[in-house]
Amino acid sequence: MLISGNGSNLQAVIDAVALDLPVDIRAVISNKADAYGLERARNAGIEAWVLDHTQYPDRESYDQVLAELVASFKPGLVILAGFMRILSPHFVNKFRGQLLNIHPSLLPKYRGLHTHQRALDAGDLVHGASVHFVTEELDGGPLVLQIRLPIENGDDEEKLAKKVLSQEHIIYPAVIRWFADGRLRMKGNSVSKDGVTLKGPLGMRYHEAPPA
Ligand code: NHR
Ligand code: GAR
Repeated sequence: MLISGNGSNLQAVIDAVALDLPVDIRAVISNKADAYGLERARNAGIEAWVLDHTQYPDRESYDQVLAELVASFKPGLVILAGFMRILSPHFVNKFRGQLLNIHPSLLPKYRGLHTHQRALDAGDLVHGASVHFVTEELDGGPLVLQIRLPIENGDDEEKLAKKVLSQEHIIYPAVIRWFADGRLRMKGNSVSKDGVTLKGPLGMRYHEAPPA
């Protein structure tokens, strides 16, 4: 798993694995040395690595080394969980179809950063989070699952981020389970689940249990 910060999504996956999620988290890699998620990994007995992007002259050379480090663990799936560095086409192509991200908006709305403030500024009534396969198009890869939640009176960026994050912790382990069970595939620019090509992202409502 690749992280840059707090690692609460990492924790949600660690907790799901402790219950019954059939994956083995081989390593956690952060581009930031002070990411709290590294401590979460160590506490769970998972190898924690730092690969500091500021030590490399450009994105391509960083991604080259990152790709080799990731490949050394022979992952079946590479999970971005609050990883804040855009990945070059070299990296994305190497792990094509095995690379998931969770993004805090209802994609294709609000690609990139500061999604909560942008949803508030637009006066949106509904917001959410999306899990998608990663392609070279930033936050533009095929969508798997989205969760929608209402923006309520008095929500500010911080409150909204908290609400969205709590829902991310439900949808990400659900998608990872589908992938681990061999039920999910990226097919060109779409996704198939149980052999059926999705016409669009699957949806979940606020507070519902994950679909079976
Ligand atoms: N890489 C590719 N090729 N495609 C995607 O869809 C990616 C990706 C890398 C990360 C996560 C994404 C998000 O969920 C993600 C998706 C970082 C930035 C960004 O602008 C944007 C989107 C995402 C992650 N990063 C700045 C950069 O120059 C640095 C910002 C910082 O360090 O704070 O890389 O939102
Ligand atoms: C999550 O909300 C995730 O969707 C978002 O950052 C947070 C990370 O939280 N990701 C991005 O914005 C990627 N650019 P976490 O570190 O506690 O999992």
